[in-house]
Amino acid sequence: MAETEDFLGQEPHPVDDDLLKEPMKKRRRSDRDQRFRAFPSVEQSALKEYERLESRTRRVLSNTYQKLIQSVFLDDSIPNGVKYLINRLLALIEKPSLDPIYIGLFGSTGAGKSSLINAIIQQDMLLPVSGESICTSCIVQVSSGCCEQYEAKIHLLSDQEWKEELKNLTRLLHRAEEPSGEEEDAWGRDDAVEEAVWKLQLFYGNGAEGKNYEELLRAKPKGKIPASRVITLKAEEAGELSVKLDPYIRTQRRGWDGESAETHIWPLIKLVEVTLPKSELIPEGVVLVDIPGTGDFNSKRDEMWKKTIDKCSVIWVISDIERVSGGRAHEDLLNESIKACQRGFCRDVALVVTKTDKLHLPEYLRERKVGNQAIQSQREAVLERNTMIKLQRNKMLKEKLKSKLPADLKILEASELVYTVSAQEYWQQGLLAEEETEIPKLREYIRRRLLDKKRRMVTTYVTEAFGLLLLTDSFNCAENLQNEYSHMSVLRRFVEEKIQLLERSIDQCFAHIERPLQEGVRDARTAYRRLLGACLVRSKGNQGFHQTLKAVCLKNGIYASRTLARIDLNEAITQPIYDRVDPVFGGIFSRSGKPTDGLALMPHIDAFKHSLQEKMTEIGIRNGWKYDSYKRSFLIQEISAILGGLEGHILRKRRRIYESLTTSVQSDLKPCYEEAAQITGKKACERMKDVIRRGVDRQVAEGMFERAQQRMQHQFQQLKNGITEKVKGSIATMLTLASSQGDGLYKELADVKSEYKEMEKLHRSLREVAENAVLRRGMQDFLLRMSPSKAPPPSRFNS
Ligand SMILES: Nc1nc2c(ncn2[C@@H]2O[C@H](COP(=O)(O)OP(=O)(O)OP(=O)(O)O)[C@@H](O)[C@H]2O)c(=O)[nH]1
Ligand SMILES: [Mg+2]
Repeated sequence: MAETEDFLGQEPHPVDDDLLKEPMKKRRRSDRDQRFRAFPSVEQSALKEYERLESRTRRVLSNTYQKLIQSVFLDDSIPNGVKYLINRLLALIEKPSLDPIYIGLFGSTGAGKSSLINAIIQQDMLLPVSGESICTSCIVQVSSGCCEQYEAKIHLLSDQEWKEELKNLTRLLHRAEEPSGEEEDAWGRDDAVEEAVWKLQLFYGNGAEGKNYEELLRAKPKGKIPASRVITLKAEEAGELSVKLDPYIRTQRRGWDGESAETHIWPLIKLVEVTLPKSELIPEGVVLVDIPGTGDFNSKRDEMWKKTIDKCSVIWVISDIERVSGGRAHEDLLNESIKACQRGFCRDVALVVTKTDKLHLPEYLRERKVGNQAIQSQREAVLERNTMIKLQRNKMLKEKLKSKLPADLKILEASELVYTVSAQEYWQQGLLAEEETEIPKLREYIRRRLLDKKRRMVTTYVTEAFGLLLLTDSFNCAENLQNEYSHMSVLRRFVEEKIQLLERSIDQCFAHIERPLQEGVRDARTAYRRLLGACLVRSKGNQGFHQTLKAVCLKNGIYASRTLARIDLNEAITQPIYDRVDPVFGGIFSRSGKPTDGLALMPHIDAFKHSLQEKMTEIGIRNGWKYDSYKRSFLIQEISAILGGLEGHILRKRRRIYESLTTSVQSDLKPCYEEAAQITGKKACERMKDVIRRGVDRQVAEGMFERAQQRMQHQFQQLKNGITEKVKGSIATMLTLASSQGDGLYKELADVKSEYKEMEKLHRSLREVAENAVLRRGMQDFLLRMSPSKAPPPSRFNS
């Protein structure tokens, strides 16, 4: 413990009250809350310790790197081993500290996403909210930085991206020479058209809707567009930024003839990034993402919408308490989030029920079937309803997740899948106490997630750095020059065998997908007509559907708008295949699957890694590798580092594999969509539907679903090849590096003894930091139990 004292022991524990002095704390807080606030935040102290550990490690790496390059700088040729070392050091030094954790707030319009973000960051009105109409118009990312100012960056579509949009908008508006279809005459323009007209008018002014693509290309936009395609806003105060930001984010009313510069460029806005000054409420490294709506007509923005969902490691499905039961939109959003777990980085889905303060007491009491205690107040009713909703929704969500992602124990084991929050009460506290609004709970959740990620990241980082220092130092040991040829050839043979074994187990693992695929294809063949029909029928009949359908065809089967429900024909008809494939797919890529069931991929790779490491140790012992224990431990470390990179590779490929079914169907149906998009004139809507139906029939008869199946299998094959190639490549490097005989691989290098010693110390203190965290959590729990906050709420809440 003594040697870590100098950098861990600087701050007395457990009370470190600077850390949690949340700067903009609130008025109207009782003494009890104040005292509670003063307790150290376990997460924050641990975070700081990990940060310190990391920055010290970086410094050691930098020093080592400098010494190394100085010692080889003037050499004609640098030995391979040293080159490897230099590159690895540099890569580690430049490795970004922490990829941000994206937390996506995903929900239908009016659910309270923006209000919730405002409450979490303790800025009452930073993001615009509205009770009347669709409010947030684009993806907004909120994070905190290290500077003192409030800043916002508004990212615009590039020239190319806008041209693509323009082409599609004009094609959608383009009228045929012949008289237009009767649906249109009778019912006027549909939503898709209205949106297109309005975008063009905002950007080019009235009359733009009548011009064709070429004319509009030559037309002068009304607004001024910065060449960088980014608009930066800065402010000293949150309120000031909020005012500047509002017109960019808030959905502009149609038919409103605004003359401000912001409105004119509004159709170009792609994404808004807001950076707050340093905040303890959302620490650096966390990004809250407000994801409104269900996609976008512009392909680039729509792609971004999907990608944004996929890069979130946490998704909160936000739902208004009054709509949380039933509601198609809610189910759709939930399904989309679960899909994100299959394709993207998401490891955590939670349901956040908002506006829990909204309760009409007489109505509630009349409907109430459970609970035997008398309800005396609005507050009691709200709390009781919260408990009920949690129980009920938790069960439902768990079941849903279990059927779709059966192997992802991590998600399933999460103790809390449902939160019941009230952003309004957070500010007013007329009904609920702050803790009961559950906003602090969400903050704690965020901090814990960040700490968890930081811990994992720093542990790997320090371990890797230590391994490298071991090797660098061992380059200077004379004993290394002994001939190790025989160990190496043994090892080489062993590795070859193990790689073959790995290939076989990957084959077996991927074979699990075949049956569900076949069954899914069979199901799809029987169900596709019904599923397609459901997409092509609107409750209002064809009225106003004609152009939306045209938009669907222009976009190869997908229509998304910022304001209307998403339509995806390709996804709809492949759904039966996904229904079969999902559980197995989730199992293959599960990160927490049971190693015995053979379904999950990662345990096979882990087993491979362990067998290599064991062999290394064994060879070392047998050959009295005592002088070279350094190198041996480095090689063991490095095997982990190399194979650790594989996980990222697999994760990236997973998305391609998952989407291969819909992309395959989409490309097969492309000609049919194109044909349908050309149709205008009388009964255009019916004729379009006909073309689509016949086109799909023809493709299905010609084996469209079977092709999709093959493409997915092919993608799996490619993943397997990628894995084995990567493994082979890295093992080869390792072996070259490990065998010191031959071409003067090693050379006298700079003395890095002191760096090595320091690194050894840092490596040892990893455990210390983890222990401290556990200890502090225990202390905090104890203090919490002793705190009067568990006592009955103060009387003002009982009225
Ligand atoms: N009673 C009550 N109203 C709330 C609460 N949270 C939000 N609201 C109201 O709900 C309305 C919609 O809130 P927003 O935050 O704009 O909803 P949103 O999900 O961001 O909506 P879009 O931006 O359109 O996607 C506003 O009038 C808010 O004041 C709450 O906790 N309680
Ligand atoms: Mg909003």
